[in-house]
Amino acid sequence: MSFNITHGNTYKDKPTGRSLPLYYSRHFAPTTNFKTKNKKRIMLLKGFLLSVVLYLIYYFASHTLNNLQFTLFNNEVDWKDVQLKVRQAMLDSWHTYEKHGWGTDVYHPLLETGENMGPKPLGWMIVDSIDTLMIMDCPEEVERARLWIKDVDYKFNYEVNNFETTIRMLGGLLSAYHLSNEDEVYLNKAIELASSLAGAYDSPSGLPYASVNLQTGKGIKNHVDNGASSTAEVATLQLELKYLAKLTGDVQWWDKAQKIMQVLDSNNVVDGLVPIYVNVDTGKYQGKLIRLGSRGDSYYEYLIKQYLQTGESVYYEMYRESVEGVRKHLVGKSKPSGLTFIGELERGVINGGGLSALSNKMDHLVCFYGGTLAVGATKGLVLEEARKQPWWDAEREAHFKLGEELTYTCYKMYHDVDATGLSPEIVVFNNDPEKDTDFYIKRLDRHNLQRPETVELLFYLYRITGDEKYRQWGYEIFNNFMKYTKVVNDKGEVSFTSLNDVTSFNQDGSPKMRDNTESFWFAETLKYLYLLFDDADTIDLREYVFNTEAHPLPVFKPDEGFKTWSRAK
Ligand code: DMJ
Repeated sequence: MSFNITHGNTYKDKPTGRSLPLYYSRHFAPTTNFKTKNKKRIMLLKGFLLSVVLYLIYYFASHTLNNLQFTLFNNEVDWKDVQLKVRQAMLDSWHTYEKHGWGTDVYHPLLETGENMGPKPLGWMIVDSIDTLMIMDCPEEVERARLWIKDVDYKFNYEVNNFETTIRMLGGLLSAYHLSNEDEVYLNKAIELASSLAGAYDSPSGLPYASVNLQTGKGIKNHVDNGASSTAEVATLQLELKYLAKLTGDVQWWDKAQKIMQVLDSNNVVDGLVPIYVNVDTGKYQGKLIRLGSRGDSYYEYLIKQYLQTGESVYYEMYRESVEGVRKHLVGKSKPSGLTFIGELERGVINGGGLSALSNKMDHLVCFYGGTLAVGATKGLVLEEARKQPWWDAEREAHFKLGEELTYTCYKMYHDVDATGLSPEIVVFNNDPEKDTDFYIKRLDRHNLQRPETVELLFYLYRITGDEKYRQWGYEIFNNFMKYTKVVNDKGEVSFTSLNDVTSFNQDGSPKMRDNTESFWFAETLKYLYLLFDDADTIDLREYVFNTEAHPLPVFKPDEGFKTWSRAK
């Protein structure tokens, strides 16, 4: 209506001061003739009208398009097909490894050669990967791997890291035993390996030494860090040892696992947060640095997973305390978008903590924590079910919410990296209001080691909520791995490798590759991606716990004679 008033006959006939209050006085010189003036006014009004119409079109279109895009995306993506693509990536890269590196512990896809870490192979690749091949239903590949495992020797003169060997080899063998319907080959090998590692636990405190000689059984202190073991390493052996105890009835494995937790807990830490080093002679924590990244991470993961594995409530208590500690002291928000991150306390919890002491650095490793929070809150049930349970409460809801927020942050650590859309090893979140990006990446932290934590997290969140966005995010990440980490030789053989830098390319536009395929690419990253796109709920979270290397182990009730300890305080 108001448009007609100013645009109608009033202009044409006889402009008056009253009818032109908005345009006349300052914008038009008094000497301008009325015809020109009217033309200009009409043009201005037309322009105004056009912008309003364009704005309205834009407004409605963008809203409708968002929904439409979502619907189209959903209808277009056949998740079964995506799952098969993940399986194909596994098979392609596995076949190349079989051809050029079979049996070796380390594989270099650019040189197309493998090597062992010690004088003889440990099965670092084969044992870590066999349960992925089982889950993806690849019987021929499994059979070749099984024949290799049958002959591997775990008693030779070589020093291995007790934690890495336990989570990858022992975990892999135990999982293969379970998934193969109890093929004794795997359990026998697991027992042989565990016996070679047992000497690691013969320390004054009962905490394991960092390394052990497979032949002599002698435990060896860490060569650096004043001989301290790392906290995550001593507290991430329990799922494997306890399941071995269950299978063999041999209580020594149970006792070794429990003793460690009891010694650690006797430190009475503030708010459940633990320094990342521990002294194996005294059983006391060493140093002050607290973080959920390297050397701290899976301590927190195995608290809840031990509870989920056997139902021992002491671990839920420790877990709850630690989550409250994380919420109180470690959670930060980035600027400008307010992404939730988990920072580090370089000087520990001082004067009651407080965000002032928080460092904004976050390892990609920390992304495991979102999945841990989600499965910890719901006990592996889908969210809707969990919310109906009598044990559901505001605290669990808050844990779950923090897990959800962290999931978005971890997705953004991929999505916001312009060049490759792949996450670097470490980011630093921004709290400067003047800057317009939520995190930055230091020069030495730009590499990508094919790590699993974010796709692991997406798998948990999708399983628990059924929200399709987690699959879409996972699909985006999978596509970027396919695009930027794929190595194809002149025979068309495919491998995937780590990157030196996710933020830029070589001059010829190729990705900056590092010549190494991590065993957890097969064991974890591809496995979690495959399960993210799975509709059959393979590996039901109510019946299994994944060890920290993604080897699923069944939950069980502890036998008589397997004792739970009580907390001192
Ligand atoms: C794996 O060996 C395990 O997931 C471990 O707990 C952490 N680091 C790697 C993967 O990033």
